[in-house]
Amino acid sequence: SIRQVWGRYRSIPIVYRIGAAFFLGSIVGLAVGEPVTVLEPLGDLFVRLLEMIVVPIIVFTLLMGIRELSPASLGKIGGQVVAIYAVTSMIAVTIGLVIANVIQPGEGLTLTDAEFEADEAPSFLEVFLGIVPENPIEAMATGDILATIFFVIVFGLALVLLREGTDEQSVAEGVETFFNMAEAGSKALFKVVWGIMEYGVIGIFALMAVAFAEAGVEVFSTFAMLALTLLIAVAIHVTVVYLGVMILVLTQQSPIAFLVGIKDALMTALSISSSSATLPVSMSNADDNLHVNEGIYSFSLPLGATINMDGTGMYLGIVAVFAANVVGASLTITEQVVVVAIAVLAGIGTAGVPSAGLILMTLVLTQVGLPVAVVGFIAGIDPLLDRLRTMTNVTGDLAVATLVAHWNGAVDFDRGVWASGDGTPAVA
Ligand code: DAS
Repeated sequence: SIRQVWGRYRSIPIVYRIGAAFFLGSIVGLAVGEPVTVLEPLGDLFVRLLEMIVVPIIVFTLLMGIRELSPASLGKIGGQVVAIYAVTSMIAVTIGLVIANVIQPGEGLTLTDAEFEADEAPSFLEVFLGIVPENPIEAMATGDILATIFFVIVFGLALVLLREGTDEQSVAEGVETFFNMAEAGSKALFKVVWGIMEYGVIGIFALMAVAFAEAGVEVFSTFAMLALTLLIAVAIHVTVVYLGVMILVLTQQSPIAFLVGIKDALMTALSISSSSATLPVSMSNADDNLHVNEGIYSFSLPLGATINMDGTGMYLGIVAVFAANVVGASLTITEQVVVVAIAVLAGIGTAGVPSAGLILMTLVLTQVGLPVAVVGFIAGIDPLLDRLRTMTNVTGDLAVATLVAHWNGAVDFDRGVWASGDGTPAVA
């Protein structure tokens, strides 16, 4: 019966269905050619659905991330955690851009006839001044994400301070209401994302068919270049920044022991593509294997799952170069610096949920005047690349937790192998 067929269809993990849509669409596109462009609206619908949730998902998930904060945790340790998150994110996006400039993924592929409205790309100063909205509701309404993120952070921190500072029952309840609404809102939106990805099977089929009908078989090599660029950027960032500098040099511990310690979190991130959903595993690895003090990881890991997305940020930089290439343009250094700022802030603004990077891509490309159609095009391989990005995000969060714990001697002394510089268990 239909119900049985539908049930069996739904029992197949979405990533395989999207993968199948990706390949089937490509084959149909190559086989049928031009007539398949009649499917284009189905693909555009998928991109529009992704764009639809960018603002609400940022507002709700960012508020949820801020909810974990408390004035106490915002102290010295909080400052260290946020500072390292910001620095490693900027390094990650820069590495992504450098590798993308070397490999130039998408070069020679004219994917879309969209023009690169270079004049729309804002200057560096405009981006930074523009982060402060004149009217936050207008910023949300017009999809000005950076201004929205800025306002939500300021408002959220004010709610946290109010929660601690007020003795008026009604005000305290009001604050909780805001945070409860944010929690319900983000959980509802995760369902919407899931629904969009369900439709994504059809949307991606259509997008791939049209892309291959128009661009031909060399599109596969383009995807391979894109995946290779991300792979190299991730490999450099993880080995040099996390394992080399943060664990080996600054924490003076064995990077292998660190990787073995976080293997469960890595396997989880690989399989579910969500750093937020991986949190319980990240926390247990931090506690049981890395012996990081709960006072540190219970604050830094949930915050990191929301604001520290190095893998995502570097991918956004790579896609910006890719998008410029497919319209035969190239990004100037200034424009690339603007992309770094936008990618870092976009990564801060969105929680680690599946396809977060895909959703944010529409924002980054729009902000620098690059064709958003690129998002639909690379959506097909996103479920694969998303896993790599999520693993990077989770590794970064755990490396920061380990380093900050080491700096603050905050490891459980009776078990701590991270407490002292030479790896010997610290004495209580
Ligand atoms: N899936 C996101 C995460 O959970 C990463 C991404 O989409 O880029 O971190």
